[in-house]
Amino acid sequence: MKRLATLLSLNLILVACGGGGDADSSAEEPAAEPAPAPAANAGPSMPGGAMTMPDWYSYDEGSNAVEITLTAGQTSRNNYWNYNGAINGEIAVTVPVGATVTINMVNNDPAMAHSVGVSREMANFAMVNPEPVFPGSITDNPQSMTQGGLPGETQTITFTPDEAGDYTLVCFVPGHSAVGMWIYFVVSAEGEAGVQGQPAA
Ligand SMILES: [Cu+2]
Repeated sequence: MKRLATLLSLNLILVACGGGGDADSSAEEPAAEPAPAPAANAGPSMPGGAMTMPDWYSYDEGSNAVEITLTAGQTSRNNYWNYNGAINGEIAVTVPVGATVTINMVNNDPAMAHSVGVSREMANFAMVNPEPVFPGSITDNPQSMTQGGLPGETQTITFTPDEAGDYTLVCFVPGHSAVGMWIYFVVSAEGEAGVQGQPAA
């Protein structure tokens, strides 16, 4: 009699578990929300806040011309692999769509060649395609460690960004953008000009 009781209660437990499981899953399904999109490889978000006009950025409204000086290795931060001290999208440089944009890239790194150019890459900087987004928007020999922008040299590019949107300015020397040598570049349909964000202290 005791054995039968044990079997019966086991049976009840099994039924309860089975029933409970079904009830749980059917109760959860309607409430379940779609999982958020994975953020794998996503870069930091673009800096917002006040648009500033640092001394390395100038905009002439009359001629619709922007001139930007980016110093590669301005500080020793990130092994000199920074633009004006910024890495990893800490600053966003905005230019009006259709403006004539000149970027002077000064290489202040005591040891390494660097390059700069506009890229559509926004998330995965491990291997950035060195194709210019706009004609002329990338320095010569951008992947070369011996024929690009060498220490002490200045390279100048001039181009007209004719498509508004969010882009990046990256160094194409292998490995550099992967460890943070990139900043945001915004082509503004509203004609905005200036810089947002700042290098982390
Ligand atoms: Cu570099």
